Amino acid sequence: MQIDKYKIDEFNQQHAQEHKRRYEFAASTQQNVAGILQKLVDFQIGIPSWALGTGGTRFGRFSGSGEPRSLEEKIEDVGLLHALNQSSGAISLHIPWDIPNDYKATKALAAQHGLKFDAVNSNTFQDQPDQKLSYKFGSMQHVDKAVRRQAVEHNIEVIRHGVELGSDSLTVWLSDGSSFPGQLNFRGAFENTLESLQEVYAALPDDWKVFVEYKAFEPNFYSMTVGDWGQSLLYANKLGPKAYTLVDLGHHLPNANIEQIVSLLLMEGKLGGFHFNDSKYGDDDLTTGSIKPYQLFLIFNSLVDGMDARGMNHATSLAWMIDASHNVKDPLEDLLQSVEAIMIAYAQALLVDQQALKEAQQENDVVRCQEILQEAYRTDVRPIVAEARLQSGAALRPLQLFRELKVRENLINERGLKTVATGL
Ligand SMILES: [Mn+2]
Repeated sequence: MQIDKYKIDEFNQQHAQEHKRRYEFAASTQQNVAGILQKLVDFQIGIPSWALGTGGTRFGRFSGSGEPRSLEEKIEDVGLLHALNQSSGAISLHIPWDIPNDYKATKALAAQHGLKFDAVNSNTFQDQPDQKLSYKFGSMQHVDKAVRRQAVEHNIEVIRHGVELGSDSLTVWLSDGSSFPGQLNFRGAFENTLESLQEVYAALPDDWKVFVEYKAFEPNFYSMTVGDWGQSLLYANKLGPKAYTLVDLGHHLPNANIEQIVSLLLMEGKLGGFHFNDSKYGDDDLTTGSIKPYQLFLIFNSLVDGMDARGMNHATSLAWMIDASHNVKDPLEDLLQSVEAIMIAYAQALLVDQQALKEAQQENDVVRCQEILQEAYRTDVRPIVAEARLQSGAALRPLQLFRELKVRENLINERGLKTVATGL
C-alpha cells in the first residue's frame, strides 16, 4: 500500500482552519519560530526493522495482522510512516533477520520511499540454525577463541551488508555477561570483549562509526559485560575515534539520571547513537513518551545544550533511532506515537531559554532554574510540530489519517490476517 499525496493534502485541507488558529497562537508566544520549524523539519528518526511486527514477552506473543513478511514489506511499512509524518526517513536493519538478497533493488525501493539506511545491527545474542558454535555462554567475551572469532566474523559480515546499502555505522549490542557469581572472571570477560571489538573496529571503513550499546541486566542477571555507560565509554575510548557509546533509554537501572549521562557523554565527544523507548521498570520497550514524558524532555534539554556547546548539527551528528516492542498496540500506530513524542520533546527543549538558565545557575537561583525548564515543558508545542509536518508535506495528524485511510485493513487485505514479521 502507498499513500497518495493528494489524500494527505485533502486531509490537511479539511483541518487547515483549525490548525491555523492553533498555530498562530503558539507562534505568537515564541521567538524564532522559523528556526525551530526548520530544525523540526530536518530531524529524522530511524525506524528499526524489528519493530514493524508485534513483539512478545518470554510468556508469549499475540500476533498482529497484516505484518510485513519480508524486508521489502518492512521498507514499505517505514515508507508509510514517513509519508504520514515526514520524520521517519531512515530504516535500521538487523542482521541476520533482514539480509537483503539484491542490494540494488533494496536500495532503490528505499529511495522510492525517501528512506536512508541507518546503523546496521549485528546479532550474537542468539544462535542461528546453521551456526557452528553456540553463544550460550557469550560471544565476544567467550572463553573459547573460536567462538569469539565467529562473533567477530559475523560483525564484519554485517558491515559488508551495510556498505552495500549505504549505511555508515554498526551498532553492537552484546547480551554477554553472567547469571551467577563466579561464572566468569570480570577482567577476562572485558579483555576478551575488547580484543574482539578491536578486530571489528579494524574492519570498519574510514567513514564508519561503531556504537557500543550497554544494558544493565537481562538476559544475564548477575553481570553484563557492557553493563553501563562507564563500561561502554571505556571500550569506546580504548577502541578509538570511530567508536562511540549508544544510549538506549530502557537499558538503565531504575531511576538512573539519563540526562546527566547524555550530558557527560556529549562533553566527551563520545555519544554516537540513541535508542528511544519508554519504561516503568526495566527494558520494557514501551512507546516513547508514554510513561515519563518529563524525563524525555529533560534528556532532550541535555542533548540540545550539549550538541550546541560542541557546534553539532542536531539532525545529523547523532544516530536517532527507536528501539521498541509492541505487544498490545498496532506497531505502526505505536511508532507514529513514539515519533510524535520525540518531536514534541525536541521542540520543547528548543524552547528552553538556555541563556537565562545559565544565568540563574550562576546565581544559584534554584527556583528560577525550575521555572525556566517547566515554562518550556508546559508549553503546548503540538501546533508547532504539526506546522513543521505541514511544511514538509506530511499529515497534520498522522495517526488520525492512518485510521481514516484504514491503512492496517489495507495491509491485511494485501498480506493476510495471519502473517508474522520475520525475526521476531
Ligand atoms: Mn537498543
